[in-house]
Amino acid sequence: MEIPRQIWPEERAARYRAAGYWSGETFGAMLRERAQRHGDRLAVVGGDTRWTYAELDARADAIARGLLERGLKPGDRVVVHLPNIPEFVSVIFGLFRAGILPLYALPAHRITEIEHFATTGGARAYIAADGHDGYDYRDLAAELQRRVPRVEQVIIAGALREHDPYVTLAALEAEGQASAIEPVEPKSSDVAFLQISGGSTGLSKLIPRTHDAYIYTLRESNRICGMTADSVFLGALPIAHNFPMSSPGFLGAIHAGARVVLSPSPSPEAGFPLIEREGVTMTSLVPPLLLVWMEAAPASRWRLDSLKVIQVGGAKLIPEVARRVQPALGVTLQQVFGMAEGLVNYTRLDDPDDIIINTQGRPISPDDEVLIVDDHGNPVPDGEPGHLLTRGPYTILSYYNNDAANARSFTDDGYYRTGDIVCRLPGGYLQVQGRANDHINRAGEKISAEEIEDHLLAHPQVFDAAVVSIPDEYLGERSCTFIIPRGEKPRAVAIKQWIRSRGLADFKVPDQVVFVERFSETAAGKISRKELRAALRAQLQQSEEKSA
Ligand code: AMP
Ligand code: DBH
Repeated sequence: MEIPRQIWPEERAARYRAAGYWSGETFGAMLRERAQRHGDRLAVVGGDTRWTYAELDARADAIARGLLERGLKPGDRVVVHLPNIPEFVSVIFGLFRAGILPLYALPAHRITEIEHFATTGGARAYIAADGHDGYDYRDLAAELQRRVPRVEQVIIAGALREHDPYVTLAALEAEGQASAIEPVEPKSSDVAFLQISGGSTGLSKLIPRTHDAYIYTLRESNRICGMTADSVFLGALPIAHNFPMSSPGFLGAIHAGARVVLSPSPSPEAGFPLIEREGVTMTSLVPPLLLVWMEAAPASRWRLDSLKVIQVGGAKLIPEVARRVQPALGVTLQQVFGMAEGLVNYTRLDDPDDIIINTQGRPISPDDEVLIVDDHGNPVPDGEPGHLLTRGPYTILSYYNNDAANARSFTDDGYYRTGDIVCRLPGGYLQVQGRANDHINRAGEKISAEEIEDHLLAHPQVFDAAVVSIPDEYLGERSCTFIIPRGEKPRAVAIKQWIRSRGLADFKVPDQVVFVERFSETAAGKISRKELRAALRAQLQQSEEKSA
C-alpha cells in the first residue's frame, strides 16, 4: 500500500506558499520551538498529570525513538485509539516526529470500525488505552491482531494484564530514552496523519492531512478565535474529533503555547470543576451538550467565570438556543461549521449578534473557494440553498485508498463535494440548511444509513431495513430503523443488541425501531433508497403528530 500523499496542482501550491499560508513548519518542529521558547509553562493537564512544554517535548522524542527502535518506519500508519488523556498528545507528537502517521479512531469505536481503519489504512500498529468508560481495549487489540495480522504491534497507554503480549507506552518511552536513533524530520508537505470522515455513504473514509495545510488552519483559527499563550483550552468532546483537535482545539492551543486541559467526559460534572481549577477560557461543544451545560450552569457550585468563549459546531445550532447562550453563560458564542476534510467556517467574536445567532460563520481563508450549486452543478443565486462545493489551501484533494469515494466526492477541477446544503448570505456567511445525502447527524456523530442497513440485513429475522434520521429535540437528529421482518418478528431490543454485537460504536445503535409489513413503492415499481427513506420519515412524523 502506498504512503498517503496530497499533491496540490503546482500553480495552487505556489500561490498558497507565496501567500504565507503554508509556512514550511512541521508538527515536530512546532512543539520543539514552543518547548524552547517557554519550556516551563504547562502544556497538558489531565487526571493527575501536569506536563510542561519541555516535558511534553521530551516524551514525544522518547516515543519517536521507541517506535523507530521497534521497527516502525516513516510513512507507516498506526491506529491511535485513546480517550482524553495526556498520552494522546505525547503519542501523536511522537508519531509526527518519527514521520509515522497516526490514524485517529474515536473512543466509542469498536472492533468492526477499528478493523476497517487498520485494513484500509494499512496500519502496522495499534496504540490504545488499557480501558475507558468500562471498556477494555486490550481485548479489542487481541481480536484486531487475529483479524489483521499486519498489525504487528500493540502499545498500551496504561497497564497490562499478566498474559498480555503487548508493550506499555511507559516501556516504549524507556526504550526510546536509551536509544541512539535520530528521527528524521518529515517534510512539511508530507501527510502528517489520517483523520476519519463521518462516512455518509457506507464506511468511514480516511482523510490525509499535511503538516503545511493543517498548521495553517491552527494558526488562523487561533487568530480568529482569540487563542493566545494565556488561553486555557478545555478538551471536553473526544479530542480525536477534528473539531476539538483543530478548530483551534488542543492542537491550536499547543500552537499558541497555551494550556490544554483534558476532561475524561464532556459532562458538566467532569468539566465544570476543571474550568474552575484551571481557569479554562475556551472550549468546544456540540449543540446537545451546550443544552446540558446551560441547564447545569445556574445551579452549579463551580465558578465558570474564567470562560470567555464557547464554540458550538458539528451539528446545526438552532437560533432559539444560540440566542440564550450569552445571557445564560456570560460567554461569547462562536458557531463553527467544519469538516475533517478541510473547510472550516467561524462566526467572528466581534460579529453582530444577528450573525452569531443565525449563521454558521464564514471560511477561515480568503482563498477558500466556495461554490453553491443546484442539482445540475449550476451556481444558485446568493440566499438560495444549494450544494456546497469547496477547495482551498487546506481542503483535501482525495481520500486515502478509496477510488470509488474519490470519484463521487471530488469534481474534475478539484472541488470537494461536502454533501451539505447551504445558503450564502451577505459577507460570505453560510447558513447550513441540511444534508444532500442520507447520513444521520446524531449530536454531531455522523452515522451512515447504508452502513447500519448492511448490518441489519445480516440478521436472520430481517427481510429488509431502512435507517432514517428523525428530527429530535435533544439530539438534533436521532436514528430510526424501519424493519420488514422475515418470519417471526424480532423484538426491538434484540435489534439494538444485534448492532452492538456487530462490534460497532454505541452511537450507531438505532434510537428507535419500527416494524412495517412492506415499504411503499411507487406505481413505477421501484423507488430509490433516498426516496424510500424520505417517505418513511414523513410517515413516522405524521403518525407521531397525530398521536401527540
Ligand atoms: P465530517 O465530514 O465527519 O467531519 O463531518 C462534517 C459535517 O458535519 C459537515 O459536512 C456538516 O454536515 C456537519 N456540521 C459540522 N458543523 C456543523 C454546523 N455548525 N452546523 C451544521 N452542520 C455541521
Ligand atoms: O463536524 C465536524 O467534523 C467539524 C465541526 C466543526 C469539524 O471537523 C471542525 C469544526 O473542524
